[in-house]
Amino acid sequence: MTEPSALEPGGGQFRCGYVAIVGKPNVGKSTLTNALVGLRVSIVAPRPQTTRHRILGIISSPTYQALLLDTPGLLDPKYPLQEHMAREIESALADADLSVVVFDATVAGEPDESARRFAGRRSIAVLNKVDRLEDKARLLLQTAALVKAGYRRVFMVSALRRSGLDELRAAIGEALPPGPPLYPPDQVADRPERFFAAEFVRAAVFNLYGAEVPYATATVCEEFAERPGRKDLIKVAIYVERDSQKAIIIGRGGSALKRLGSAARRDIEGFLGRPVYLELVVKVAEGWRRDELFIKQSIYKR
Ligand SMILES: Nc1nc2c(ncn2[C@@H]2O[C@H](COP(=O)(O)OP(=O)(O)OP(=O)(O)O)[C@@H](O)[C@H]2O)c(=O)[nH]1
Ligand SMILES: [Mg+2]
Repeated sequence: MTEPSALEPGGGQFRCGYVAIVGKPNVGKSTLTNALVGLRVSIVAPRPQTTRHRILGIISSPTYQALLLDTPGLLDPKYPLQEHMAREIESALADADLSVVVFDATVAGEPDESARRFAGRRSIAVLNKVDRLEDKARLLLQTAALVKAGYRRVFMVSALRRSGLDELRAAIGEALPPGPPLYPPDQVADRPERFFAAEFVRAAVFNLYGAEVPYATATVCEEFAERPGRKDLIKVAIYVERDSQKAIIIGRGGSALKRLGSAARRDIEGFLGRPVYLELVVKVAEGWRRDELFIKQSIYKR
């Protein structure tokens, strides 16, 4: 008899594996990861280069477990922070049993040359944001171009409207190698709660401030204390690169920081499912995006 743990009730083999979600900045990789998992494990913003870390989101079904690695958008690294982001992509690809390569269906010229790089037996192409496309004939041309580039399977989805996802999920499940699940079925991510606390503050910065500020911002959870009989205390430091940015984050009389804190706290509480006390402190770490040591010790330490 075969080990029953590797079997689904129907007798087929259970499948489990890593799936790298890759693609250019802003195509909707994180939105797709969240939609597939069914929970907000990766932050989303209308601007490119939002994701900085590879994030693991977990889909568990009776027949398979897919470990989705959301990655930063592909870019040519120009400074140390971007080099770290590029390394997160490489490590996700190296770990992956399968790649889901995401394209923005609304961008003219997609898919382009870079589409070829990921094509092959172990990749699935996804044309995302089809809800925004008036010209459906264009989708057929894009699909044909992806097939020509070497993708055997192409899916048209709207991660935002959650359409086309059941078919994509099933295709991911079928493409995984046989193996027992690696995480308990109710676990949706592999990061600690303090990581999400810092990420939700960073997401709120993306949503509330313009121009350069979000890109010059790093968030670090300095304290996460469970207090019996009281709300959890979460302390997040917001690092910016200059005094002028600190002044913008804080705003006149602290009004902007207050708004930021309320928005982030709402998101953290929604994610954790319990009320928390969120304390924010704004610090200046001059030119941190080029500071290898700061990046290693504060942002990419796990
Ligand atoms: N209309 C529409 N918008 C979408 C869809 N998927 C994502 N978006 C939007 O596209 C923007 C970028 O989404 P993200 O999920 O952050 O994109 P990303 O590829 O993870 O971006 P980076 O992490 O910066 O590389 C956000 O404003 C999303 O709301 C979709 O299916 N339809
Ligand atoms: Mg992202």
